This record gives sequence, structure tokens and C-alpha cells, in this order.
Amino acid sequence: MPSSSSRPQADSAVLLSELTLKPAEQILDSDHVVAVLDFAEATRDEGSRDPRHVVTGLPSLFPESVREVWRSPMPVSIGQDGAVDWVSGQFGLFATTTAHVPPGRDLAEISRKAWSSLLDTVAAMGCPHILRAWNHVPLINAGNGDDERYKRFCLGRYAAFESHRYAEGRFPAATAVGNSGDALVIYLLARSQPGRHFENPRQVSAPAYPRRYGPRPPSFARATSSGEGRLLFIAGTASIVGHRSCHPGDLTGQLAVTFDNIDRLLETVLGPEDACRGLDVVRVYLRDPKHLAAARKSLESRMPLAKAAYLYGDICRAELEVEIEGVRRL
Ligand code: 3EB
Repeated sequence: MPSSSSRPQADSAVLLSELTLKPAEQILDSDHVVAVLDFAEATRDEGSRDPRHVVTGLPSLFPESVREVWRSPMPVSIGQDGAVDWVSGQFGLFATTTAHVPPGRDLAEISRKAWSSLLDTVAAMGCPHILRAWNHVPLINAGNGDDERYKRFCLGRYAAFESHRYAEGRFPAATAVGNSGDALVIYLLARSQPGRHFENPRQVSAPAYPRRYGPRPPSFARATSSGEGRLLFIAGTASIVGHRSCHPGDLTGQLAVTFDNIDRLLETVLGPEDACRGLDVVRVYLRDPKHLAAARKSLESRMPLAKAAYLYGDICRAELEVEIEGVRRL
């Protein structure tokens, strides 16, 4: 049976993601580049800001100096809308904003504002359907109970979605992980046409998480495919079954559950035969760099074809050590 990946990729709406070691300036030389995501400490160098260039605040553990590139088969145009930088093309819209988080300031208001600005921009640009979002939250586990910064972040994001009339069925596949520094960094891909969102039968959908996880639940879907179904985005996936964390503090156990979750999600979306190839491009977030070797070994055995970047960042639940996400070309 011919693999679906052998289909011609001439569709001008298709976006390709890859990992590279090339310097950002060199990559940005091409007007087909949609985004360069740097895995390095965030800087607040506003000077020569290129909307396509995002410094995530997540250091790479392996490969050293790796970055992610998104390319379009067609040239893109760039611009700014207040605090939001955007990149527009036939692929849709890439939008990003970075908000300084001063010490002691409530993250709910900062994230509500940041998400509101992003939702205003995607609406103004005619691409209100969000396919995929990444949230990098400084000191994500600081604070106790409902005051934990991740829970405050969720509250603000929820309020922005609510005021912009995004109901649960429109939440995109997303990631929320801790970064270093003092900047909330958000970037997303959006389109004029809706994508398809999926849930994982092994997991309670995040918007339905019980109250114990915070005053407002996280607003995301487990996976989203682009309208034509050419790309499937798997959201940040961790060792959670139902709504409970499994194997707290135990990396090996968490890796096994995380891969089981991804496998089940791929099977649900693609069917068992197409699912077994796994993901094409992967990010592995690790709370502790000492887990790098074990995480690499596990990925190489469970998804040998995946190209992976291992990043140093805190997971949104304090008991979790690892989170994995990725893109699957269809
Ligand atoms: C989970 O499954 C783990 O708040 O946007 C994963 C992906 C997680 C996205 C988010 C949170 C988010 O609940 C955490």
C-alpha cells in the first residue's frame, strides 16, 4: 500500500516544519520562511525585531543550538498590530506576542491581555481559526494552590477566549510549558478555514478537568489537523490518564504513559495502520537536564523516525517531568 506521504506536496497552503542548526539570520534571508523558533533564553531586544523570529526562552538540551523553522511554498508578508507580530501568507497566519512579567505581578491579567491581543489580530487578519498555539510561561509552577502561575495563566487565557466568543469546540492543540527569564511568550498558527480538533479517549478533555486543577480549566484540544488534513498537530502530551498524573516524579513511567497517550491519539485520528509511523517532528520538554539520556533512548525506541529537539523547561504540573508534542505530515 503506498504511503500517504508520497502524495505530491504542491498544495500552496501546506506548511513544513523542520529542525535546523543554521543561524537564524541565514534562515530569515528567504521570503518563504514563516517562523524561526529559537530555543534559547528570551531577550528583550526590541531593536530589529523580525516578526518571524521568536526567542522562546527554552534552552535546547539536544541537539545543541537547534532551532525550528516553518516554511511555506509561497512568499509571506510580515507586519505588526500593537504588541502582536504577524506573518501572513497562503498558509494562513502566524502570530506572536511577548509580554514582560514583572516579579509578583498576577499572570492572569497579563495572559488575558496577551491572548486578547492575539485573538483581535487573528480576527482582523481574517484568520480566526487557531490550529496550534504555544505558551511559554516564566516560573510556571511558582505559587501555591489556585495562585500557582500556571493556574493564573489558564484563568487569563480562558477569559480572553470567553470574551472573544471562542467556545470549547474551537480550542486548538496547545502547549503550556515553563521558560526561563521573565517573559510570557505566545505564538500560534491560524487559518481562515476551521481545522479539525480531536480528543484522546484515554484522557478527560482539558476543558472538562475538575475544579482541583484550578478556577478555570486549560483551554486546549489534544490534536488539531489543518483544513485539508495535510498536517496534524499533537498538543503537549504528558503522563496523564483520565485527569490524573501518573508516576509522579518517575521519568521512566511517565515516558511510557506519554507515548501510550500519543499512540492512542494517533490511532484515533489516523487509524491503526497510519498511526504506527508516529510523529515526524517532535519536541520533548524536560524539567531536569539529567533526564536527557533516558528520554532520548525512549524516543528512539518508541518513535525511531521522529526528528526531535529536547528542550529544558518546566511542565505545567509540578509532579510531571516530561511532556512531548509533535507534528505529523499526512
Ligand atoms: C495536560 O494534558 C498536560 O494548558 O495549554 C498540555 C498541553 C498541558 C497544553 C495548556 C497543558 C496545556 O493537561 C498539560
